Amino acid sequence: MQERLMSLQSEAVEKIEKAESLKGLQDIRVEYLGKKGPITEVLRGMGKLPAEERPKMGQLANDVREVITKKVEVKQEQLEREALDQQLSSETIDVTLPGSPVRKGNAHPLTSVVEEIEDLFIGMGFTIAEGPEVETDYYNFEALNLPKNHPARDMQDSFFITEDLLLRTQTSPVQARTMEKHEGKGPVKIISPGKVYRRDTDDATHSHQFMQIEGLYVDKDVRMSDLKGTLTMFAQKLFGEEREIRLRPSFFPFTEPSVEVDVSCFKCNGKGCSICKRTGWIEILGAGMVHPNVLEMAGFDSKEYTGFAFGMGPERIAMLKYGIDDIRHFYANDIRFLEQFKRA
Ligand code: 2NL
Repeated sequence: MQERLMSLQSEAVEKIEKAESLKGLQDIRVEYLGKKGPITEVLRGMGKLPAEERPKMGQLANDVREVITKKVEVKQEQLEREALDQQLSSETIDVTLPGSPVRKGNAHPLTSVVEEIEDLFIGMGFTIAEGPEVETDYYNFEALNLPKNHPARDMQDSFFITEDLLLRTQTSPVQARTMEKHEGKGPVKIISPGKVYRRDTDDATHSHQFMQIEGLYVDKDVRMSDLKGTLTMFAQKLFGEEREIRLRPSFFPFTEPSVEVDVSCFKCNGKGCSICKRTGWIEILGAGMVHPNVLEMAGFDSKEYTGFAFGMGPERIAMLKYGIDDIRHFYANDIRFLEQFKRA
């Protein structure tokens, strides 16, 4: 039995040394040390030995098991190390190779222009106000001095959802809501950029969905000169320090008096060119002093408070600034168009 154990040991050790894979090594371990293996078998046969030999044989069998176990462990470590070395050398990465370039996106030109305008007004103490794009008839029309059957409602053909709900045709309802929240106390000094909707047939200068930025400043003693100063600053920051603005009388139901605002042409400096259609002036926005009815409906005492308001189309501003000839470019998502407006 002793010889049998010794030859099992040397047989196993030899096989272990020759093992070439972890799987092969596991198989050898199971073959010799497993429940059905020869060592277990020898231990089971101990019962047949004379009692005085059993401890010695038991000890020897355990020693053999120990030797084999240890050998397997050592071999396993060796094989694992070799496998790792192999993997490391086959997967070497040359960190000095040039990387594959990542395509960098850029802000949409309309986003850039809107953010630029927002920053200008934030710099003058305005805050940004937002509101729902689905509006009630009250905030979109009524609160802006456009009562039902007012002829000016025809000027804006709207997308109605129900008799009382529509997609807002301007961002003024945001201003009306904000004024209401102030409960008759000034100052209210906000701009409201956002999407608006009108039932228009899309062409080079019209879109059924577009953006608007409106501004509103309500306080005691707000005057037309404040409007002119604010808009002069705006025009100069956006189109150049040499710009002048000019106010022409106009009409909006929500302002009185109302004006159309022109900026001196940034291309020809007022001499007359194709951009300004030889007039030297370019129309950039509409504005006026807030109509007393609008102030009263929003909870302000129009004897105590006055205000100015204005509205502009950022698409139009962006088209002028970048020489874009068709408003539909903004919504077509053509990467060849969009990529031309990377910011420095
Ligand atoms: C334009 C003209 C304008 C306003 C918008 C306004 C808002 C309130 C009260 C009074 Cl809550 N006015 N907004 C005023 C004048 C002109 O927009 O041509 N937009 C593109």
